[in-house]
Amino acid sequence: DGVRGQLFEQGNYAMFIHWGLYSQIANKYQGETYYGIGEWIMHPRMADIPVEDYKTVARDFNPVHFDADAIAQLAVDAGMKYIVITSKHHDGFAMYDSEVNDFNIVDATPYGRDPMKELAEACAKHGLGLGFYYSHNQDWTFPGGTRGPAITEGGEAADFTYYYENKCRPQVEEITTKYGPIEIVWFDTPGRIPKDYVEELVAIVRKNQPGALVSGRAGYGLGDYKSHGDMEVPHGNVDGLWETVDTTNDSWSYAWYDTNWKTPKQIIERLVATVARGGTYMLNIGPRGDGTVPVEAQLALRKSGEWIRRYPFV
Ligand code: FUL
Repeated sequence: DGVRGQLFEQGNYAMFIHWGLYSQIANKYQGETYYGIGEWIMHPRMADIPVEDYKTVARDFNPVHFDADAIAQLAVDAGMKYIVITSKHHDGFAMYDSEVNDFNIVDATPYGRDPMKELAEACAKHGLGLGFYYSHNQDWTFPGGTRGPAITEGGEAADFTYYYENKCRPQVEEITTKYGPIEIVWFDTPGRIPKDYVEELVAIVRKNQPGALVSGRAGYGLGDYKSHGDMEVPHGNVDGLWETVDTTNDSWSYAWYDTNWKTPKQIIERLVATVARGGTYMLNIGPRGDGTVPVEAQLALRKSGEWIRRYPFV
């Protein structure tokens, strides 16, 4: 915590984690495999899962093997400086203990623990920064969220303001107040969210976490830096503060068939290409629904980390 922007000066290599109910589905739904990014499984282009059916997945979500300390250690071994994890993705499921909405890991699953709290503690212990991904515009299960249901459970019409006031804004208050100092709030896919809402969300982050960066995908250029497209390592120098997000295989969240793992050499090449051009490289892992991290991803991170940690270039 401290001066905003310090994060990208002190660390240009981070761990991204996509983990949620979709990890439990792992791109195989009702016996059928769908190819694409796993966290989009309920979308019509993928398995097209009705909201009520998707919500029932929570009943079987019990990631007893989630080990926050081991994940933080993996990030340290990889040479990374901070971790950004999905507190809520487009599916609307909160991976933390939310008072605002009970479609969350503590209230809706047999697991009943708050992994974000455990990760915050592990990061503090290992000297890592922590940031939260939060899907502010898209919410596919809450009434009024972009691509979400158009009516409330009580049958009344719900617009974006309904979603924003009853879920988005209060949840951004939560993630910026419940977990100690955080380094970043990673908003994504702003779409057509009204500008005054983005201004207000940024103001909430500033108020609660004056040292935190706001991602380039907040919308309307209101973030603190530029985010490139997914998996885009630029071919030339780029001015200003910027970031590339990438993943260890093809999907962001765990997909059972996805074994297209990057080699340690590829990881180093992409990290160096990004950092040498002035950017920050955030490399994703997708833990399984039981909380375990695929061993191939661990090996690639640790092997590349041996070299990365020898030189202070990140
Ligand atoms: C995208 C999202 O739609 C993907 O699911 C993923 O989170 C990626 C990092 O950003 O825009």
